[in-house]
Order: sequence, then structure tokens, then C-alpha cells
Amino acid sequence: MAAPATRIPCQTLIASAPQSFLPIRTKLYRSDQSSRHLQIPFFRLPSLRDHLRAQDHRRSPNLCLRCPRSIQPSPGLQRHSLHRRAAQDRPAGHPGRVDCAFYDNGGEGIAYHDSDPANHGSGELNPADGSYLHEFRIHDGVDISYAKFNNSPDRIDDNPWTIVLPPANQLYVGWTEPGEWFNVTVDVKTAGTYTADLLYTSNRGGSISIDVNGKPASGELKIPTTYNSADPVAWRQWHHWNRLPNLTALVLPAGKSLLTIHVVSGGQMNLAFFDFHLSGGRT
Ligand SMILES: [Ca+2]
Ligand SMILES: [Ca+2]
Repeated sequence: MAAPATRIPCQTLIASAPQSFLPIRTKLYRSDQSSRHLQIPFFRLPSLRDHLRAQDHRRSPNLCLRCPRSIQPSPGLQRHSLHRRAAQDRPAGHPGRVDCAFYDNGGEGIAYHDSDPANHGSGELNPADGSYLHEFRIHDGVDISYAKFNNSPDRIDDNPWTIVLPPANQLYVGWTEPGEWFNVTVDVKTAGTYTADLLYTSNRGGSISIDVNGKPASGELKIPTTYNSADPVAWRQWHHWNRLPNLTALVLPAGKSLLTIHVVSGGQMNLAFFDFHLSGGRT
């Protein structure tokens, strides 16, 4: 049985996590004293009031909306927080696993560049239904989906042509096009040379590159195609997962570093995560 969620004052939450994406369940109070509950899995907290007003306005355009006095985190919030700790705070192998879909906050031109403002995964391929996976960063231009298992009649990501199985529900950056990029801030415990494995699919082959703190660091990294003509399902050519071991080696200083992942050529790749391993001597 899930522990009862703690109610957090709205202003406290906004002040403490100004750029987080949080799933919430809240109660709206209207000027006629009526109210209703609303579930919002993810959105940018500084736009909380605007988002709530827009949601409610469509249903009751003649009523004013008072800001909710508190926010009740949904169970998804706890899972999200645990995930972030697992990804970022592991004591050995720091920075460890870097999930691409958890790129930095900040929006278009700051944290990422995407070729169009729509998210073709969250809210589109995966229709908005109030769930964590379908609405993950739904308002971002980066296109995000997740690994789906046991689909019928055609399996999706756990298909026979997948070489390395991703974790179920693994979020990934898809619909990639040349020229797109996203930033990921990593916190490195031990300075040194790190190799990185990549979990990915690639419909037609392509290449990526990685900058470290704004400077090109990896050179162009070839991503071989995972196309397999034996698969009779055409759309599944985007779902043949594989792992590229030791794709690159990066010299990372201790402390925070900004990684910028560029899609250089090819596009049509799905990028799930990089696993970093300390491979060289300390610098
Ligand atoms: Ca997009
Ligand atoms: Ca895109």
C-alpha cells in the first residue's frame, strides 16, 4: 500500500524546484466556490498558474480561478525522484548512466534545439492520458517516447530483431534530425577519462558528436544502422535496439560538466542512455 502523500504548499514547491517537471494532483477553486480535482503529470512549475488557468478555462471560461494553496505529489513524483537519484548519485562510476530524455531544463535554444516545437512522442504518438510516460515533458520540442513491451499483435521494442533489450518503459529521445542537440549536466566525482556506451536504434545509420563544456570533445561518432530487412513490420525499423560499447572516450574534470549531444548526420535515431565508465587515469 502506498504511503499517503504529503501536501506541499504551492509557493514552497515552486521556490524549491523552479525548473523541475513534476507530476501533481491538485484541487482547483473557482470564484463560485466550486472546485474540482486535476491531475497534471508534468509541466514547468514556474508556469503553474498559467497552465492551471488554461486547463480550467476551457471547461469554465466565465469563472476566475484561484491559485491552489497546496499541491499533492502523485506516486509518479516519488518514482521520478528515485530515478534521478539513481542516475546521478551513484558513488562509483560517476556520472554513471546518463538518460538522454532527462536532458537539462531551460527549453528551446538553451537546453536543446529541436527541428520543430511539437513533441511527436509525448502527447502525440503517446496520447495525453494523464500518465507519466505519455506526458513526459509533453510541452518540449524534443520528441520523447518510451520502450513498450508485450504489445499485441506486433511487439514493439521487445521484438525479435532487438539485439540488446532496453529496460521496459525506458524513456528515449527519438525523431532525431541533423542539427538537433540537447544538453545534459553531469556531476563527476573523479576526474579522468570516461568511456561511454550508448543504447540506441538507428533506422539508416548516422552520426552524433559530444561537446564537453562547450568545446567539441568526441569528434564525429558513427552510429551504425540497426535496420534489418528480415523484420516484416516497416515501422519497427525504428525499434531495433542495440548497444554500442566504448562509443567514445571523454576527459571529464571533477565537478559539474555540461555535455552537449549533437545529431550530426542521418537522424532517425532513438537515443536512450549513455553509460559512462572511468577508463583512464585521473587527470
Ligand atoms: Ca519536435
Ligand atoms: Ca526532433
